[in-house]
Amino acid sequence: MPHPNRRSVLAAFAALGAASTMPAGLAVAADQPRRLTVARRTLDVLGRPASVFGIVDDHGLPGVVLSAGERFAVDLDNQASEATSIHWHGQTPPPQLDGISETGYVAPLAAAELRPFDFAPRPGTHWMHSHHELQEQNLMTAPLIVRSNEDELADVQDVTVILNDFSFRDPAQIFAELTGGAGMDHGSMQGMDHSAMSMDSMPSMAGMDLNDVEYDAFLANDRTLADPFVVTTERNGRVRLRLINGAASTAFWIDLGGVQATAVAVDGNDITAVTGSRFPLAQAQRLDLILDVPAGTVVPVFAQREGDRARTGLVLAAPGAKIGKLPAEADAVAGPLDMAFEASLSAVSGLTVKPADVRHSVMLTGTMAPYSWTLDDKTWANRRKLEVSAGQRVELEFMNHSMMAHPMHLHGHHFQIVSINGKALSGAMRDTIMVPSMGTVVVAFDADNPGRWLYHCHNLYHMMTGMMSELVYV
Ligand SMILES: [Cu+2]
Repeated sequence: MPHPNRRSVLAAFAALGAASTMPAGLAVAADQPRRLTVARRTLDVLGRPASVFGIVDDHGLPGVVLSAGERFAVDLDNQASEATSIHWHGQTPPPQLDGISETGYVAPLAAAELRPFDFAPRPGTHWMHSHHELQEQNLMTAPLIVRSNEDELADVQDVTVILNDFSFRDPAQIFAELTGGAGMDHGSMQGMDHSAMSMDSMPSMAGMDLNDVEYDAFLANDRTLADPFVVTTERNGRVRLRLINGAASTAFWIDLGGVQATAVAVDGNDITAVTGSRFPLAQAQRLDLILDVPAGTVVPVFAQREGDRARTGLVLAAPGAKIGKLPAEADAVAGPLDMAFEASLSAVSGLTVKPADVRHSVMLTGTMAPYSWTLDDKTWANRRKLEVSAGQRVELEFMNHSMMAHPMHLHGHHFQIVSINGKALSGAMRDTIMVPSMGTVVVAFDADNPGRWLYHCHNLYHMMTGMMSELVYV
């Protein structure tokens, strides 16, 4: 029997998919804060109930969709019955409003605490997620869409998709299994089989480590391919797909099965249009695709885990088109994410051309066994802070000395990719860049938002073992 909570969340995502067609009168007045509530909910996954988190507004819609020109004015209400911090990923407010507690500006939100946030948002496809303990793994994630003036004028149907990896196991138990800590036996669900994969059986390609965690399912807007999220196209069938990788530790290939789409933005930043049918999407990254769904046709949008056949996805369907069964496993194992797409990108509005004032190198270090991930061989407790000065053009060189790729995220800034494996480019503006195994990526940004700012790997379990440090300036 469908669970009522699940039905309401599905309805919520359906409404999100139709957000662009909402009459303007429904938009919240700019001076009236929206309330976002963090709470537990029950989600049906493959026929079993799971206790997960959600972040919803007063209508039960996940996350926030702002109209062009609207402020990010949000009262965050913590009804999760435990402390939390919600980070506005992709936004660049002052550090006190970044939604994290690690740098000491603010404490986590206590249970039942309500905290206001108010800043001018950055347009584009962004998201929000817990930056507290392992809550992100339990789906404390949601879209944060800020529409631009161009979006408001375009005759395009907005469809937002957030991808997640899902396990019936307690995230603390997953973490303990990875790190060899004592297993936890109290937090697991429904008497599931809790066997973890041994390190020997972890998927590995060409000496690279790909997936740390065995999951029970991969979700697109809370659903698996057994019962996928279906969007019926409108008007001329043109769709802007706003894809968000909200997974805790999974990188996906977005695969349109040969249908051509145009990539127009990454991490909320416009890029020179790139056409394709298959696109990499690392943890925390976003990708905006424009595609046409001809009358009478169906376009499945798959997200396949790298190094695996497992996939999730959604369906774009023209009115009346017949939707067939979509297997949850692809015919072939997907290879590891690579840098070919990244190397093909260029920013529409990149940094001004000027030499860097300062350059810092950061080594990405660590191993699967023992399971320990670090920056410059140091954990968060012993971190080497990067110091810069306000107004400087800063280059950050990420040198990956490990056998695994790491999606590196810098808070409070967007940076431009200026070199991949020694080859200079004027690449995309982003807030999260995948640094390939044994590879080097250089990013550049202007130090225009003074404060203490986290930078870290966006694989949750890597971050939690110590792959995080901070950038500091006044
Ligand atoms: Cu990592």
